[in-house]
Amino acid sequence: MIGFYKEETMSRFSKYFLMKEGDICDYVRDQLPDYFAGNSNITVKEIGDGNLNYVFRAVEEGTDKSIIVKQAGEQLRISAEMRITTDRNRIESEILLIQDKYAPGLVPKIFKYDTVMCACLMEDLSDHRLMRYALMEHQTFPKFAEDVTTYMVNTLLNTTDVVMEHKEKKELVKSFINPELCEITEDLIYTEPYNDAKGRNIVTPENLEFVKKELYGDKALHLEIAKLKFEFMNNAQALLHGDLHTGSIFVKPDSTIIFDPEFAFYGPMGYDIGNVIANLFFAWDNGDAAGNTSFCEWTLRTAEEVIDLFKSKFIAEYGKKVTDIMAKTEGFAEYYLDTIIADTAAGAGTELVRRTVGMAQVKDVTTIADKNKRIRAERINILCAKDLVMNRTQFKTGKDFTASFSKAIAAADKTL
Ligand code: SR1
Ligand code: MG
Repeated sequence: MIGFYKEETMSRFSKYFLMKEGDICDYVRDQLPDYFAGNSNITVKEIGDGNLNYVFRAVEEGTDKSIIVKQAGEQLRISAEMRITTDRNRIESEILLIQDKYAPGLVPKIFKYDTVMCACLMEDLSDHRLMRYALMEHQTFPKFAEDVTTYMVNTLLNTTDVVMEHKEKKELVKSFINPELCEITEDLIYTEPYNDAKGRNIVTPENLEFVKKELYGDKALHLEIAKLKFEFMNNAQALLHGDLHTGSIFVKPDSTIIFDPEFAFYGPMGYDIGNVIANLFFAWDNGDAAGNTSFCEWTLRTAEEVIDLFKSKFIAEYGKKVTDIMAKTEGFAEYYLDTIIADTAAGAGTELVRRTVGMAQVKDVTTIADKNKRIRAERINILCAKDLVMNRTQFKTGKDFTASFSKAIAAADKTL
């Protein structure tokens, strides 16, 4: 059942307010009258874990039938001073519908989205786990590289000018203009980690001198980050997820579901791919601090597979899907893919830095209890990030990425 209309009836949900658990049962009945039986008891729990939104799980007693309601608040959970448009809920729902077409089975089903309450009602994936938490328990997911590369190749390549009719693509660029969420990325990823311009960085005190030297004081790095910032803002290459970290992915051994694309917009595809790589490196940080060698090997092997599978699937799909005459020119696909992998190195580097010193960090690293191990992990992330950014055009294969990470481990150890 899918409905995409503005609710016309006068109900208590005809005007926006921030819902609480007690509102959700009525809300689901109001929006999807036939979803639950009329007389059933529904239990509701707020299960949101991100920085921005409220997520409720409603379960029908007896049948265990369930649904998720995700509502955008006017204030962000991470900081009440930060306010961003609740239209992000529309963006998220609309992109999930598009992605369901290109990558069926790899995104959640949307039953309805409601532009009044800025909420969407979607498939409950409680039989899956949030990938970040599963990785923090050092679980491995053999299908992950295969699934995430299928998702990325299909959602990204199909929304480019290479494949899509150019006027249709420009219509999508228009409807996914996402200025307020992009501004968060422009600030938190492409500005503040290099200067603490708004005083919001969170730096482990023992690493402050290291951060001042390696990030705040490195002018050559600033120049490259400035180039990347304007590339991010101006290269409308493909319709990105925009926030593809392991907290945006649900997993179980035989399934991968990518959700939460509210930062979606038209940008360089390497931004998405690089986010996946960096978050596998954060999982390595956590596994290494716990001394779990086999898990660490899996994270690096998976990072290599993500790059190499992306490349091979991309070239294969490109050959089948390309429509633009000039994009069929011999050598162009390889040139284009080369630029994507350079952007991927940059995307991995900027994610590694911002999650290590910026205001929105990752639990894989922040929960490392042993101070010395955390300091070391942060230095590895920063040194690897700098190599990825500064030498981004040299990165060609999965092994190049993990070799950079290994080099950073050795370099960080020399600083301790
Ligand atoms: C203010 S929002 C902070 C971060 O949370 C989101 O998940 C994005 O990663 C954003 O950068
Ligand atoms: Mg999110």
